Amino acid sequence: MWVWVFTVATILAIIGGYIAGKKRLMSRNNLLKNSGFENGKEGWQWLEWSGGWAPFKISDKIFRSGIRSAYLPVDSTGESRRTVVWGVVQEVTVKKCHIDCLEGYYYVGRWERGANKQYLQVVIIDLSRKVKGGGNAQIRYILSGVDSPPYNLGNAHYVFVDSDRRKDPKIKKWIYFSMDPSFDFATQWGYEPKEGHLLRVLFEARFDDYILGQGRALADVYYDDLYLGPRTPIHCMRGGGMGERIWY
Ligand SMILES: [Ca+2]
Repeated sequence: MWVWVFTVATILAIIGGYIAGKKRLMSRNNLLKNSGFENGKEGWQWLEWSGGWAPFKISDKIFRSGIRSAYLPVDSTGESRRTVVWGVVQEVTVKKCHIDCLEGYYYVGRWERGANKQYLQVVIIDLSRKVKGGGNAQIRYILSGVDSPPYNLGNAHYVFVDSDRRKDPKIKKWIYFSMDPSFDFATQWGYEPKEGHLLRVLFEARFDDYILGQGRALADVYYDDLYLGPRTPIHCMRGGGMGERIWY
């Protein structure tokens, strides 16, 4: 009898330790703070100083984890600007490890196309690295909405992360995405952002080159459970993403 109690207690302790360890691993490795938006806007910003940006919201109606997510209410109504970006942004300092995993989930609740260039994009800008010709080195990951590079920029390379995500997004479904920034920076820019580099990471929904009078651009876009850091047994080890790598 006591042997069984002891055995069960030991097993429970091992499982408990494993789960606690996993949680520690998750929080310690993620360079992004408040990555599930459970603390509201804490740690996140939008580019208020930019003439092309609009503020984000926190949703407590649609979420993948906990009770909250980031909500990007794309709407051209009343806009005189031709390009408007809704997004959540963080600046992070690279630690002594690879950043070979950028992953998360997006959800599109509504999608009315009002512009040819209306899309979801994740961007990493290395603020510690200038490129020839000016500007900071960037990788722009197209998640959905366009099937060719929206711009031709000297300091940005585009990556289409999966062939399914090059047209209109799937509606009312959480979609997983994952990328390998270490690999993409090495391949595209010839170096990997190392310890101490300051990165700006942007999760966006936007329209560019909107033509007034052409119809409304409307979209409800959500992001949740975002991660940037090293690949671990619980990050970037599942299927999805990493499929088609088309670089521009
Ligand atoms: Ca959440």
